[in-house]
Amino acid sequence: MFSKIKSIFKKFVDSVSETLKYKTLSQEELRNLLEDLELKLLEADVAYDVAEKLREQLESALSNLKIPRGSDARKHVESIIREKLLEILERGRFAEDLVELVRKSEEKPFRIVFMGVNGVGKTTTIAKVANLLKKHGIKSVIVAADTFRAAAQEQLRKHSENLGLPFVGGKYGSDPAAVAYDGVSYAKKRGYPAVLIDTAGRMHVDADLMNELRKVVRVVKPNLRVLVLDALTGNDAVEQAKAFHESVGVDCVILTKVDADSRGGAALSVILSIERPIAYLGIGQGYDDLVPYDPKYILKLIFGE
Ligand SMILES: Nc1nc2c(ncn2[C@@H]2O[C@H](COP(=O)(O)OP(=O)(O)OP(=O)(O)O)[C@@H](O)[C@H]2O)c(=O)[nH]1
Ligand SMILES: [Mg+2]
Repeated sequence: MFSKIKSIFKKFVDSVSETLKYKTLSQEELRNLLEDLELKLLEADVAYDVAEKLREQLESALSNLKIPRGSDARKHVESIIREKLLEILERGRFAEDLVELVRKSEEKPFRIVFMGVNGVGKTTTIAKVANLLKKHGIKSVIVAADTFRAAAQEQLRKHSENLGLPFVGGKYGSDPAAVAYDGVSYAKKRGYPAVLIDTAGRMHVDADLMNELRKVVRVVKPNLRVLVLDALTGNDAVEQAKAFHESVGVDCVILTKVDADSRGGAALSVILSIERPIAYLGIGQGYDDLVPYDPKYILKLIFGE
């Protein structure tokens, strides 16, 4: 993960600290190094706006840089960049802990609706979240309000069986809001503390399908609206977040397939430019491949240990 991004930042830190070792860095030298960094980031699939903004932010962090006597130039430069990135990455963090949120909720069951564009990993992510909650002693009802794709019901049923959790589904072509409602009623009646509702993949530009999603949300009154985004889609993921937030409302994002972006540029772009908080990252296809979004984790991917 992040292999290209990692080598780009390593080289950048090397060149800045090499130049600095013998003298101070002139504004011009810094600019050249930053321009080179920006180009390399673009080549690694970082979005244009993101690369440009990053260059500006690093320019202000690194200008007039002097290495304190006796300290290691490389370490010093890296720590300044780390600090700057940390500050940017921190802004994307979801303030709550999902497990605590469910546990502390006075409203039972705690209802989570998952939404997103086709194929981003919604269904898989639901299984991961159900697994996470279960590990903390919270049993969820899993609800397949995707009545659009015939195989969707089976896919989610299979996950619920694997996880030993109840499943509520609906007939192919039936009203997703009705299925979601049934799922919540089921959990209420049987005292389950959480309900995880899967919805069909839909393009954010499809007005009818966005209306359908709004209906699900109106009926279910979710405690949390989770938008699932695919890291590989880069800039488009950022657009999706805007559109879903405007039309349905998004409380937090789960960014999937971070593992599949071997260069790291697309994932980094989404992380740096998304305007909704990120709660978790999907880093594989297994149930345990879900990690809390933590700026320190991203820094580790960028700089190594
Ligand atoms: N490598 C990797 N693959 C993932 C991740 N999350 C999901 N996938 C894969 O992405 C593919 C699509 O996942 P689904 O969960 O079916 O996606 P979906 O959003 O429910 O798809 P639709 O219901 O058709 O809209 C599957 O092959 C998943 O295994 C992840 O974090 N990493
Ligand atoms: Mg699905």
